[in-house]
Amino acid sequence: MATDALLKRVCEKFQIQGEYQFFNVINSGHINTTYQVFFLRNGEMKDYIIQQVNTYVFRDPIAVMDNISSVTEYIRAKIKEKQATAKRNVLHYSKTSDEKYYTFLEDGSFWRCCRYIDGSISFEQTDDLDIVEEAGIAFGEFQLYLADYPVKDLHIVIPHFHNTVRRFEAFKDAVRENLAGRREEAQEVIDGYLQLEEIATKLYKLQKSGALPLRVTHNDTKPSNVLFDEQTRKHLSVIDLDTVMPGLVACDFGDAIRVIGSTGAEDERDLSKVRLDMEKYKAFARGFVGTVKDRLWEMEKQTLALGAVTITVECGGRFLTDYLNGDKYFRIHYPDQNLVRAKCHLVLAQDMIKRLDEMQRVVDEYCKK
Ligand code: GN1
Ligand code: MG
Repeated sequence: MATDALLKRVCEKFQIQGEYQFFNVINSGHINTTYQVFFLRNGEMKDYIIQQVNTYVFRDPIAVMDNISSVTEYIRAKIKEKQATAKRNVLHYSKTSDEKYYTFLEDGSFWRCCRYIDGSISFEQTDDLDIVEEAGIAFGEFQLYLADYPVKDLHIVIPHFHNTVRRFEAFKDAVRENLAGRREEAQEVIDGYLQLEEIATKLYKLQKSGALPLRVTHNDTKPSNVLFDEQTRKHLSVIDLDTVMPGLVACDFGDAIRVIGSTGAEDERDLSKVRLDMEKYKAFARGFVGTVKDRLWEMEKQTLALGAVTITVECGGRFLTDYLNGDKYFRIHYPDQNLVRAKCHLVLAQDMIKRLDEMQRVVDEYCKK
């Protein structure tokens, strides 16, 4: 946990002008540690987002910042072609005095700083279908902005990120090794995931066979990664660009549905509350598919719904793998949170599998419009 003194030092490195006031901890991510810091400048309060990047997860954090700075510059230029300022529509990272978008402290910790977007708000979950549709448009637009970005120039910051075949191998290793001695209590949920291996690896195998193209994808499309205008509730910007890498459109679509399309939280303990919310699914699909459809291959359109199943199983399986390994990867707020997350994702995935045809029909309809 950071102190005022530490954050002040980090802010000095990023040459933030004004008088440091205080900080808030932002608790929503599972990987990095995030703070909102406040400065008084010319009588006005200014805030910034300071993050300590998790270098256990991001082994090459400089590559992460390299991707982020190129991608944000690219999007900024695109937006400026159609409007005067992109200030509230794309993240703006601060530089150090030696022109770097990051700084290391003596203890090896890696830090970055970006401007807080004024008047913005985000949602962990929402029942407002207009906001769900807006989130779909936001991630769809992100795809469009980067449609002609050279995919090959991106660093692969986490190799095999959506390689579901490998994810299943790592899961089976974790079951076999039973490092944290938790296998027995998790046996039922382990068996549940093992039964879904075939359907969850289909998408990856299709991509490998050449049937699906790799595009620039966001790879963490949960609703909390979209900023909305506090007043109008229209989308402003997509955030959390750490995992921007070559990937499948279906993974971005599916990862969003995993969270925004569920009737429960990501770690809902009461499994009777967890299923796919078809209305939210339709709203997100309307926004996303409506925005990107003209650029997609036929096979991409046909596998969007499968993407939701794939990512729900993959992400739930990652939570379970981490639980079996002793919670080394995802931050937890209570002891069995990764197990709770895994159980919840299993129930959600099973419900999606039952309704997969209906889900795909919704996509087909929005593709035609
Ligand atoms: C992690 O920390 P956060 O919330 O940005 C994870 C994603 C998962 C997500 C599950 C680098 O993202 O892949 O989908 O948790 N990020 C990484 O909520 O592994
Ligand atoms: Mg993320």
